[in-house]
Amino acid sequence: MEIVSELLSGDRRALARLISMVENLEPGAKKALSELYSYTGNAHVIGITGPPGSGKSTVVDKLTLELLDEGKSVGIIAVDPTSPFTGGALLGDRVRMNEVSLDEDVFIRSMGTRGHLGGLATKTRDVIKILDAFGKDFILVETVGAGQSEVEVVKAAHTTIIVEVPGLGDDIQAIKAGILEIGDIFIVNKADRDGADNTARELDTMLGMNQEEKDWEPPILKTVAKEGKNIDELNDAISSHLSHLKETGGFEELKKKQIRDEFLDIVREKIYSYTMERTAEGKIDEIVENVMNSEIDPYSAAEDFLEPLEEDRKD
Ligand SMILES: Nc1nc2c(ncn2[C@@H]2O[C@H](COP(=O)(O)OP(=O)(O)OP(=O)(O)O)[C@@H](O)[C@H]2O)c(=O)[nH]1
Ligand SMILES: [Mg+2]
Repeated sequence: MEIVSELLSGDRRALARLISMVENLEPGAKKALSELYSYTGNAHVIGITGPPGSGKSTVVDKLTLELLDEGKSVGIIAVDPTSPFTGGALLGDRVRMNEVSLDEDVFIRSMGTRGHLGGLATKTRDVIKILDAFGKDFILVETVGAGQSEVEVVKAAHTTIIVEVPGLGDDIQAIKAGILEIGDIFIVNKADRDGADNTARELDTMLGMNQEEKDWEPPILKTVAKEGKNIDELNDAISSHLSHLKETGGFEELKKKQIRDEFLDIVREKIYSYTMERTAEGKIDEIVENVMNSEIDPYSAAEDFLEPLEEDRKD
């Protein structure tokens, strides 16, 4: 496809255009993704998540400056599951990244849910691939919160950074909600505020309680992102995590797991849309009615419903 060769030759307009095609599920998007897939796998993907206002975008901005200093090129994806529209409420993230947004070697894209949560992770994964094939060395994915969708989004990352702020308070529950498991690096940002040491200690205790023997001990760093303090330490921790993954075979394991997850998600979505297309509107209402009238049970109804697929498979 022409747009794919333009992308591979470094054309930023083709980059923006292809991302929109994927976001809007435009015809040709899947074909383009298939064509560029073999050009992916070079970028280091970093997920950054944490409570609203904890300083994620500021960390992304300062970390990007560090990476640019090393001559690296950076792609940034700001995912905000709460924003039903692309771009609107997400401006907040962009504003925080104003120092880097004009740099030639930086490309920033904001993504919202457009009213539905499902598929955000898949789209984010697709946009990561486009930025990877475009030649970005690092792809930073910022997502707010600690819910399931955020966990889904950062599952596409090689290194996941959890940003916390002093005074964990009711965040403890949020942390227990599985975020401890996915963190490779923990940051206590806003360390210029009181209580940062205490928060770092609490995190350390919880990690100590939570972690079964793991060969990577997630570091807990204190940063003042607003002033760019300790972002160099964060940058070092990120590269040590990547070398650790590569040296221990963890990188291959992670890639295999991510390919498996993605493959199963694609199959799931395909079967879902396939059956929906085939069984046209009204079919499900009819089934619900039949089950309501005890004419059939939902399991047998599902068997019957999927029969066309079985038929196709036999042909
Ligand atoms: N005191 C202090 N303020 C900070 C620090 N880092 C960021 N901030 C401020 O915290 C506020 C929120 O920062 P953001 O980077 O937008 O936070 P965020 O986590 O991206 O916010 P959302 O994307 O809305 O969830 C801004 O006013 C920042 O200037 C810090 O280290 N210390
Ligand atoms: Mg932000």
